[in-house]
Amino acid sequence: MAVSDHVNLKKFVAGVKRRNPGETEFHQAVFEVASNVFEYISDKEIYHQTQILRRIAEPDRIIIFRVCWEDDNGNIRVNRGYRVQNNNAIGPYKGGIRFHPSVNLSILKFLAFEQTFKNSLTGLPMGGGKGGADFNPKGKSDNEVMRFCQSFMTELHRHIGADIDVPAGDIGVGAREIGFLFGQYKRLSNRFTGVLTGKGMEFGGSPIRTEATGYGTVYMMEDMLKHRGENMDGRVCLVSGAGNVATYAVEKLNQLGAKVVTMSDSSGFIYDKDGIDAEKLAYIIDLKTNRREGLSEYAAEYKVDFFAGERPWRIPCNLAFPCATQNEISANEALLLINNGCIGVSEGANMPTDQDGIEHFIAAKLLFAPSKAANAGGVAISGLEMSQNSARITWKEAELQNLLREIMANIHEQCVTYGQQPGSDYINYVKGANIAGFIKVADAMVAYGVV
Ligand code: NDP
Ligand code: 2IT
Repeated sequence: MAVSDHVNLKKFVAGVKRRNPGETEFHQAVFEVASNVFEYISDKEIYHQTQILRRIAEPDRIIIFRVCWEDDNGNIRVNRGYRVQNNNAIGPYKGGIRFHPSVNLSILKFLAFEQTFKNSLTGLPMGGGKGGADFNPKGKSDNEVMRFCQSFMTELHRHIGADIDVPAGDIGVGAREIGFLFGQYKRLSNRFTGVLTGKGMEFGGSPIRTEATGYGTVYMMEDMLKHRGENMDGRVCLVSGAGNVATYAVEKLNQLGAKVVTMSDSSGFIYDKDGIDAEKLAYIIDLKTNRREGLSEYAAEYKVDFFAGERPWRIPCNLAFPCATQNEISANEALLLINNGCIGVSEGANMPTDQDGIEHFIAAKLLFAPSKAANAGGVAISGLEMSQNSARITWKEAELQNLLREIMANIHEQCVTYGQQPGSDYINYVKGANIAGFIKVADAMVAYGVV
């Protein structure tokens, strides 16, 4: 990067920090994109003139609201709900809803910012948004979750719509919550439209939406290996998380002949040296979606080690798939992975590796697929759920399986095109994804003039 680009980047980042004090996750996400984009746009005056990056890093609007609900003991509870509508240059705002006690403005702004580039990479017409609440679904009854979802949607419904903003699931929001949210939207608006994705198959859902994120994350690794003339067969893999993304990443890894030895949740991780096969995975899905309990139960059932309060990255492996949450791989853990022989990381979660960790992976020339490329399969099938809803038809599962595979291969290609390092055969997928994702959004914004 030229010295003048460095200076501009520093000034830009300082401005973002000044305008968004204390929002560390948002700063982190903006820095990661800006550090690649500044170099790319250095000789492209139009993007400077029109202040495109500055505009993308300022959400179109943010809605913050009180969510009041009654628990099973008759107590009145109050939470805070949000929707960050980051950018709709290339389509309606699109992105998940997260229910987790850690949810705050910084986390949702980083997620909405990332989503803008991710959605662009899918090639489908979707802008970027994200929402959620600091509500903790753990330990709540189904009725409490229903009442919370109904109250949350009672405000949110004014701000969303099939052509305006289409939310979906994320941490703490799965099939059960989407059902409650959609039911309340329908009741309030008297409209049956594709206003949410991840819906049940009985009410407008799409085949393979549940599997798409996890499968896509593994396809991205498969394509990176293929590009180097290698494959997945027999690879020892670490997976973190035990939710939607993690479980379907494990399913696809098993189908492709890899061996998954860890999964994790907020209580710790399990290390199963024999591999988490299809039968054991079915146990985990039941444990997490029906019984809603911790992974120590798995350790007791299958007599394997459970490490309370720890993350899996110190276990030797060939490949790693962080699929739980942001900043779950620190710089030291990145070094541990590299030194223990890991050759590839594909991020199922959003921003799971911190900035120094990313730099270690790139310096060590790992196959490293950043989240906005690696986990785009989920929102891609959400985009196709929107298409099916508009046309009032449901496509066949086989068609969607093929489309998901093609979309992930296309994202891989875009990363290669923009991430090829000059004078080397190394592909910097972070740079590739940031630049490819940026171009389409930026060019649409330029076309609209100053808005
Ligand atoms: P789920 O709620 O289904 O699962 C999340 C998993 O991660 C759970 O096992 C949870 O543990 C664990 N986890 C959550 N927070 C923490 C934490 N702070 N520390 C340790 N473990 C934690 O969510 P998803 O699988 O949907 O989402 C996982 C990641 O993937 C998120 O980063 C999300 O943004 C991203 N993502 C999701 C997509 C989707 O389609 N769902 C699409 C693209 C990205 P526990 O079981 O104990 O709660
Ligand atoms: O981070 C993500 O891409 C998601 N949580 C899925 C978004 C969506 O609209 O399907």
